[in-house]
Amino acid sequence: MAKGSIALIGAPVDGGAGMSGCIMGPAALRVANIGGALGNLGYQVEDWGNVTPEKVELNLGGATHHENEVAGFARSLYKTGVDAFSKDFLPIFLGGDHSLSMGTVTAAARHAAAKGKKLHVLWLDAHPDFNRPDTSHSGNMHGMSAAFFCGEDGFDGVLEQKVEPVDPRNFHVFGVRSIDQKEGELLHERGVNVMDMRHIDEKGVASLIRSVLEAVQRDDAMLHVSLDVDFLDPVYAPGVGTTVPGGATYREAHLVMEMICDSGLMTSLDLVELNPYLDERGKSTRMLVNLTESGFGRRVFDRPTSEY
Ligand code: EXY
Ligand code: MN
Ligand code: MN
Ligand code: MN
Repeated sequence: MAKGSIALIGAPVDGGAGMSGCIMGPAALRVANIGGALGNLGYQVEDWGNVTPEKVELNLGGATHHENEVAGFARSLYKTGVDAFSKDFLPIFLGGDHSLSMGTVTAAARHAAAKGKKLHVLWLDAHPDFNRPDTSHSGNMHGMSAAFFCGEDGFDGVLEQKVEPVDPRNFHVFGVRSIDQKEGELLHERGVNVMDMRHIDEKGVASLIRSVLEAVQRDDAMLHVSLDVDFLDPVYAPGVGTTVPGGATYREAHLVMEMICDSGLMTSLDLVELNPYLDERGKSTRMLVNLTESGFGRRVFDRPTSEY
């Protein structure tokens, strides 16, 4: 069976994080030959290069900083993302810090709405990134991206277009172990599907991910997956500025990606927060490329899914 086309879209945004280094993320992923790896799995891969941020003048107030850089990238990612979807590519966005999802998820949501579909978002992350400018202590916009695309207030002017908000009940956060107080209250109020580490320890990866994929299937929805390097335990992926102990193991993370692949439901992917300056001999970069391969069909042994 012929496989689809993938567009690699680089987003070297850096100002949404508390420290710099994510600017080198797209380059590191290309050095690790992410395109070749997907090509070997049978996909047509086009590298669209890095997006150029638009010029923006914006002040979101509070502690928020670097909003011009973040909004500039969000606007051009939104446009490039919509273009990729309309040409039937599955876009993989190479970050860059997690603020880039302000552009990528809104592009997916716009495309879904145009097709009369819903969008679900699976957020693989140590953090839910659900702060608004008025709840954030750090002012770092990589901690706000999900609040933005779920339609929270306080982000006027980030995009020029009106955002098609993701229903917070279709926002699935998996692997979290660090939540700010007000952020946690907001997650409860909005009904976000939060699967924290205790939840994963008690129920296991497979049953929780299966329930997310079943919800996407029931809605006949599009699925955007956003993979933050800090989802993983720092032992496996030290190349990120926001490590939190107690993360997903190598095996758990691969299982998540294999199950996503088997479902055939993923329509776009972010690879974010890779900070090559903090990495150890390319370990985290390779981990991200290997996880992407699992998400697109690499298998240890070819066996029908029903046999697992
Ligand atoms: N909740 C904290 C903040 O808002 O600053 C930490 C956010 C870290 C975000 C990283 C990308 O996932
Ligand atoms: Mn400001
Ligand atoms: Mn994140
Ligand atoms: Mn994170």
